[in-house]
Amino acid sequence: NTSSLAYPVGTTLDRFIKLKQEEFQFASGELSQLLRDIALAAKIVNRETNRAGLANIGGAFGQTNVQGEEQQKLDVIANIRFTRALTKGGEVCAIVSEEDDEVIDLQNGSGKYVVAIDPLDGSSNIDVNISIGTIFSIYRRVTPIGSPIQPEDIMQPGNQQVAAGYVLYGSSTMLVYTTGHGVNGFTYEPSLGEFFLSHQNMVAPSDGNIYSVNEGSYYQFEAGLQEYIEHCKAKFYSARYIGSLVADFHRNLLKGGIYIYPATQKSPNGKLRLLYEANALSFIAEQAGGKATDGHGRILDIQPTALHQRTPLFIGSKNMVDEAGNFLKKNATTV
Ligand code: P6P
Repeated sequence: NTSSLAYPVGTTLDRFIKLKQEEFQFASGELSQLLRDIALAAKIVNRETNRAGLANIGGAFGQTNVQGEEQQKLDVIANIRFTRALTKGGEVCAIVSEEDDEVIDLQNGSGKYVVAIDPLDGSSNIDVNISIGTIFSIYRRVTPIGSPIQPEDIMQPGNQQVAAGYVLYGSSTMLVYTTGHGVNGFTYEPSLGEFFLSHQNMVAPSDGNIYSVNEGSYYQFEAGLQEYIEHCKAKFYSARYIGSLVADFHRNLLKGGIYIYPATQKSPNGKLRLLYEANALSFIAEQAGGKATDGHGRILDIQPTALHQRTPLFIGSKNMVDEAGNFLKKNATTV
C-alpha cells in the first residue's frame, strides 16, 4: 500500500502529484493536471477571500442561487475562478456547481472528467471572518469522449469518484484531497505561492468526543437523534458547531468527532447537497478510515436523481457514526 510511502514534509503539491502519478500510473496525467488546475484556482480564491473585507467584495451580491440563498460576492467570484481554471485546464467536459442551476457543458471534446463543486461553502460566514471552504468531486465521464454530455455522465453515485477534496480558507489555507489511495493535506505558503505537504496520510480517529450539529433545530429532529444528542451530553462530549461544514469536518477529521446535518421538519432531506458536498467529504472520510451515512445507508452508494438534491449527513469517526445510526435505528420514526 504505497499510500504510506513517506514523502518529506516540504514536498510541494505539484511534486507530490507528480510522484503519485508515477506510482499509480494515472492515465496519461490528465487527472494530475486537473488537480493542479484546482489548486491554481484555490490560490486565487484564497487571495480574494483574504482581501474580502478590504476590496469591497464582501457582503451580498444581490442575487440568489438555485438554493434561493443570497449569493455573496465571493461566492460568485469563486465560481467564476474555478469554472475558468477548469475550462482553461482542458481536462474537464462538464461542471456541476452549487452556483449554477444547470450543468455547465464546457463543449470540450477531449475532456475526460466531470467536476461537481461547491465553490465557496459557508459563504454567509465571509463577513464575520469565519473559515469557509471549497468542496469538489471528480468523476470520469461514462459516455464516449467527444460525444454530447449525457445525464449518466453527471448523475453518478459517489462510489464512482476518481478524486475528491476540499480547500479550507482558515487561519491557514489548506488543500486536502484523495484519489482513492489515502488522504493528504497541504498547507499554503502565500509568500511562495505554493501548497506544501503538511498532513501526510491523514487518518480519522475511530472515536472522538466532539459532536457538531445545530442544536437550535433540536425540536425538529427525530426522536433517535434527540436521544443520541442526550447521549453525547451524558458522556460530556464537546459541542463544536462552526456553521461552516468544511471547518467542522476538517477539525473532526483531525481530532475525532461527528458532524450531523439531519433531516428536519423544515428540511426533510437535510440541507447539504449530495453531488458537491456530501459525496466529496464522504469519499475523504472513508479514505481516512472514517464513515459517512445519511443516518441509515452509505452516502457513496446513493444514486443521484436530481442535480441539487439534498441528503442528511452523518460523517466523521467511524464508531460515532455507527453509534448515532444505532440510536436512529432503535427509534425509527418519520420526521
Ligand atoms: P445551519 C453553510 O451554509 C452550510 O452549508 C454548511 O457549511 C454548514 O455546516 C451548514 O450549512 C449550517 O447550516 O442550518 O446550521 O445554519
